[in-house]
Amino acid sequence: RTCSLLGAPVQTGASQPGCLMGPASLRTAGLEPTLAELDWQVTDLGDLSIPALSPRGHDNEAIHNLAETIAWIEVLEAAAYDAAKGHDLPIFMGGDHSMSAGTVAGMARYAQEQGRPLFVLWLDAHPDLHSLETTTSGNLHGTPVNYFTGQSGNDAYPPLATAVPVENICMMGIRSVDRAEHKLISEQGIEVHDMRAIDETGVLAPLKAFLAKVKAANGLLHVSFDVDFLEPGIAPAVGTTVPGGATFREAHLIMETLGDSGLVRSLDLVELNPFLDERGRTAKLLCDLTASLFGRRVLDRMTRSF
Ligand code: DIR
Ligand code: MN
Ligand code: MN
Ligand code: MN
Repeated sequence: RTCSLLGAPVQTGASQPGCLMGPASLRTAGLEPTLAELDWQVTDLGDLSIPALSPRGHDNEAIHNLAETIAWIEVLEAAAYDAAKGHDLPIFMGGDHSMSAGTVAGMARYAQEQGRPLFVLWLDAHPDLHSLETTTSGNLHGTPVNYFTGQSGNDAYPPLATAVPVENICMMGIRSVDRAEHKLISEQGIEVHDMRAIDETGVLAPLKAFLAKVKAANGLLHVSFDVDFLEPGIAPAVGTTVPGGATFREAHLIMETLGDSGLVRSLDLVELNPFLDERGRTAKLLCDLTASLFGRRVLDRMTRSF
């Protein structure tokens, strides 16, 4: 099985600088040897870049760095599509979450060409459902899900080849939702398991139900992992920490269950801000969680639920 690492040093979508160093931090933490040890053939494709750009205005004057975000979406859409063609499980190393507008769009185009639907598991404190018209912070890492589901209000973003239907999305870990996002979730019935739901049911029941849906549809699964999905105490290196996140055990259980399913086709690791880290502990935790998805187990199990 083959895996590729693709760095996207994007920080123009976040509220503070630092995500630029995310890919370097994941490499320093040993992502490549960790996966090679699990019998994956790993290719590091290096980092993507965009040219210097002149600023681009928008009616919504709150927006920051629109020109850069558009350029990153274009570059990442094409790169994700190519990575999916070349490798069994590409990892897109961020970079802030605005990059997932590009990676998911590219994966959706790839999936459509294969005649299969794309599903997205969104692990995040935030639903990132703002359009360019509704964002009030103007930080465009709050907009990727709105974009790749083909909602209105994103005319300034690149045209989308293949939208992901909202029915194909499952969000877990959500605990910070803005008004416009809340409206969209309730109007469109988007599957959101907020932290209260996870407290009530645990992570496994909703995850297994979603994986069964992906399998029944012969779908490809993209996992988008925002560092702020995790409890800040175990993962401090993110600019938008929110108390009450997923625990160490919940996160590993999710990643091991995803690995067991064999359904994951691509992975984003986003919002890692090494400037805020404590001696690389968040980067190392992300490597270990990725290892769980890629098959690292304490013991081999005789029975599998999938
Ligand atoms: C907030 C925070 N909803 C915003 N968003 C994110 O600025 O739109 N933080 N994605 O990680
Ligand atoms: Mn996010
Ligand atoms: Mn977030
Ligand atoms: Mn701002």
